[in-house]
Amino acid sequence: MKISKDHPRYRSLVTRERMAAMVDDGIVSTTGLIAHGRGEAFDYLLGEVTVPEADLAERTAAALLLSAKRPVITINGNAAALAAKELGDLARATGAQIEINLFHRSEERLMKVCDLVERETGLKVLGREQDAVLDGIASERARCTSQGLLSADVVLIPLEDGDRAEAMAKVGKKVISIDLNPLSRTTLAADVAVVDELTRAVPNITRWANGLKGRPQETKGVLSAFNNQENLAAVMRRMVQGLEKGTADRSER
Ligand code: PTJ
Repeated sequence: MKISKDHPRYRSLVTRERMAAMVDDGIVSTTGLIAHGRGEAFDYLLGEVTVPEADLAERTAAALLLSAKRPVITINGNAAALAAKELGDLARATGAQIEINLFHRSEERLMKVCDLVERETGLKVLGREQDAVLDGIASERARCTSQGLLSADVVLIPLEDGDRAEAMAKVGKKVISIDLNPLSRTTLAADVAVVDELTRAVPNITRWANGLKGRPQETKGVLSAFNNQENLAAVMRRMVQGLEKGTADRSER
């Protein structure tokens, strides 16, 4: 479908078309489209920009990835479709490994997502052969690799449901989430919750990582100054204010 660049929702419409095409290609699951729509709704409440609290969480995420011994970025169908290349740039900047893990898993789909991410990033990904299982997860997403997720100390998990984040936090892994829903189980289980749109968040984390690299004292300072609960509460207040402002603007008309 041809979308006019003058359309006020041009970017959103182009992304939707891309996500729909990625369903046809077998990368995004059909319910991935529903997940995407939920994300868009929350993004409205943030004015579709990276708010200061998100920027702070993104800087902290960069610091946490840089100070990890075995950082892993886990990628599902939605994340691959939206930001494979950018997630590869982040992996390079932080020395993280990339692992593909799917909720709606089939062997064929797993290979397709691995192929796409390897093509877009130029990096070898983990996940084609899953030789381990994470405890406490009642879905196919428990399947992982012993070299990657199972032995990771810091895990970045963009947009997923919360079972895995909770299970990983339980076994002492540090979790960074990227999820526009401030109330999702993933967000609530995370040590560093980034409430921002994936395609804005990832390049910004990379930018912070490039700035913090080789500065261990500053990196430590960033980590110790961050209070995830306070930051999350501030994002929620911002969303409420966004709604209130919307109501006020309407009644002024
Ligand atoms: O590819 P699979 O099979 O592993 O399946 C992936 C999905 C996304 C379908 C699966 O993990 C899922 O059902 O996720 P949920 O429970 O819908 O959670 C996705 C979360 O991501 C929701 O809280 C959305 O608000 C959020 N979200 C969606 N799109 C974006 C987003 N957050 C940031 N940026 C986005 N672009």
